[in-house]
Amino acid sequence: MTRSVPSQPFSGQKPGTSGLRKKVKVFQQEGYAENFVQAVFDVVERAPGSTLVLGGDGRYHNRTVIQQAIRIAAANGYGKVLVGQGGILSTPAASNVIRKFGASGGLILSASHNPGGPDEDFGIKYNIANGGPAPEAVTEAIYARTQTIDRWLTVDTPDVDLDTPGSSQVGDLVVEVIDSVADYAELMESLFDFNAIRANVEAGFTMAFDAMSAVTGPYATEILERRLGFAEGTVRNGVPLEDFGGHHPDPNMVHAHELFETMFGADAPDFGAASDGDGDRNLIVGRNRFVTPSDSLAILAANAHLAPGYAAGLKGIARSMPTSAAADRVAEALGLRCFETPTGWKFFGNLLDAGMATICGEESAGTGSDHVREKDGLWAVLLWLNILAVRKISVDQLAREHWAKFGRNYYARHDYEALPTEKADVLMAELTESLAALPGKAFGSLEIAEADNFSYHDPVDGSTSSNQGVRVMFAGGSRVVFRLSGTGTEGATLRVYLERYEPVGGDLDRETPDMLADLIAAADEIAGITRHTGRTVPDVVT
Ligand code: VG1
Ligand code: CO
Repeated sequence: MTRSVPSQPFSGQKPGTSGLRKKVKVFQQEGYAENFVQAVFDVVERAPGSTLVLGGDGRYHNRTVIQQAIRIAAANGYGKVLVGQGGILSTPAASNVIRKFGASGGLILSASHNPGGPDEDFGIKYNIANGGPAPEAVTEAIYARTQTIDRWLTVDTPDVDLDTPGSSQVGDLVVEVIDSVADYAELMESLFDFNAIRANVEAGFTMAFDAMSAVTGPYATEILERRLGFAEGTVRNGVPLEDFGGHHPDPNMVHAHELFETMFGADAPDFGAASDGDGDRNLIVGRNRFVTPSDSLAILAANAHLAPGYAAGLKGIARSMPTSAAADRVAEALGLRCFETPTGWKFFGNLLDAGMATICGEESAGTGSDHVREKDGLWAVLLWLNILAVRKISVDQLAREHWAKFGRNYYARHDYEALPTEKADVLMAELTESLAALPGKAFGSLEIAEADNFSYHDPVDGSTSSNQGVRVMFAGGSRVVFRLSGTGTEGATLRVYLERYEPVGGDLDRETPDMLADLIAAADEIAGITRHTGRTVPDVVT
């Protein structure tokens, strides 16, 4: 019954930040998605009869690729596929299902925070048996396979009904449609004090959650409104749409501006939050107080012991290199190790598996812990809610209290999007060449102490990942980082990360743009952004 379809090597994707991400039109080409899925199955570790987890963020083309993947899995000797109802699984929920049911891995169909729809983006990520993104060695093997592949295997069967929970058979493969939310909600109940949060809600604590018409709608509605008692309507844009209502499901000040307007307006609720396309990111905003993701990581790490799941304390903290050093100061105060990893969640997997870190985070609004092996948007929201319910103070008060104790890392990221790839490459090459000459140079009151191109040595498996972004460190703890995005689908995106540290007793209550003005000017001089790209202002500031 298995059919082998001849095919040719294709333009896979050099291992980027996460999986294969292209325009929907590319995925719609004859055999394209099939080739990639087959390349994955050809190289990943799996025993005969293994279980595969399958689900996505519900974007346009999700159901099509799910049906393709089911047939290819059946033809490749998988024993079981666990698929989220309606094809829906958030990235953290998929990570949990992989771990809970001992699957050999999973395919998560998402282009995360990129827009969806027939002319927009689609993506496929492979996660390994620990529930986390495939490490570089695996993504490299997958890429190599896409360059030699000459056939994919399938079975000829009708589409599986994805909307009715229960089991069906495709060849020798059992396909089980599972509730998308139940296992995840149960895990959250095991980590957090739902009674304390519920009591706080009964006492009048209010929130707004923007699901951005993406995957977290059903999860947030079940957990926040049904289990925690927040008022109906707390979850906004709660129905996953194939095109996310035409928006970018990216929870930042630009794309979630309605939430910001609510939180900075009259009658703002106590707490505001949003998540992205696939549910792994989080935005935290209090009444009149935006919390940078880097600060959120630090504040969560400092207070996590207030939640039952972390009452025994943390084993360590890890952050991606461009994330601010706010978390490092918490680690120091708690006597914990702090790890600095390259951008992308896959670099946290080994540390979490080895019990060297409990909480991890990225400046791009990703925070998570060892409960799964992905960043987890709703998890971060619930940890905040748990902490606020115990401390009974506002987001603004908690942030100020934190800065008074640890100092404040003013932070912003400037993105220059859709640059001609060649120009972006020349900019990075020239910058890298100039590194040795930078230390000692001064820009106003800023003096460069060190500059390097970040390399990471994984303390668990000994592997090295180099060329992970340029760091320019100034005396006193301020910093500028430059790197090219690995997730874009149009040209190149230059990310410039700006961080200024103000110690305890310093200027802790100023506006971020004022505090970063000197650094912004220095960044342009150091990298020649305008000279190379013609751009004078970034496209997105977060
Ligand atoms: C971006 C973020 C990075 C994040 C990645 C995937 O990568 O900067 O921190 O891990 O997206 O997030 P890049 O290479 O474009 O900077 V998601 O929400 O797509 O899983
Ligand atoms: Co995401």
